[in-house]
Amino acid sequence: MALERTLSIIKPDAVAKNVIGEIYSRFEKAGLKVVAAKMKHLSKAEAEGFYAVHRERPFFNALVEFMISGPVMVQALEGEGAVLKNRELMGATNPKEAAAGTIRADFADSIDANAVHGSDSLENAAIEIAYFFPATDVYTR
Ligand code: RTP
Ligand code: MG
Repeated sequence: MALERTLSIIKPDAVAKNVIGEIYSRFEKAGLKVVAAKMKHLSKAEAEGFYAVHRERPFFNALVEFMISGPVMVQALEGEGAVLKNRELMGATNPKEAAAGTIRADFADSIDANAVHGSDSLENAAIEIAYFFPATDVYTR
């Protein structure tokens, strides 16, 4: 497996539940290092730009409104196979289908308020990390 970076967002529902540390602990226990991080209250334009691939989907407006409903925690994670590893830690998009012990099974309330985002490919990870962090704000450790 190769050393990869992926973008993770702790969504407004999980920030409001005060489980940032719980979720970071799962990253660390799985061997993922936080190499960039910031708390941010996304503007509508920032959220729309981030989820531009979903622009034509029926859930787009609800997704954007949810993502701007409160501050989020944005981080780049680094580790062996980081993209897939993070997706495994997150669990299925719909928490009702998420495997026991995953972040979404433990902290998500619905398919809309589903606690975390994670890049779905190495290619998108690079695009998404650059969307939030200039290269000088990502630290190799
Ligand atoms: P994410 O991008 O947030 O990590 O989630 P994901 O890859 O598991 O799911 P994706 O298909 O990329 O969808 C992005 C977010 O849109 C919401 N969604 N709602 N009502 C629906 O059918 C539906 N489908 C997706 C979810 O909040 C999902 O995280
Ligand atoms: Mg996605």
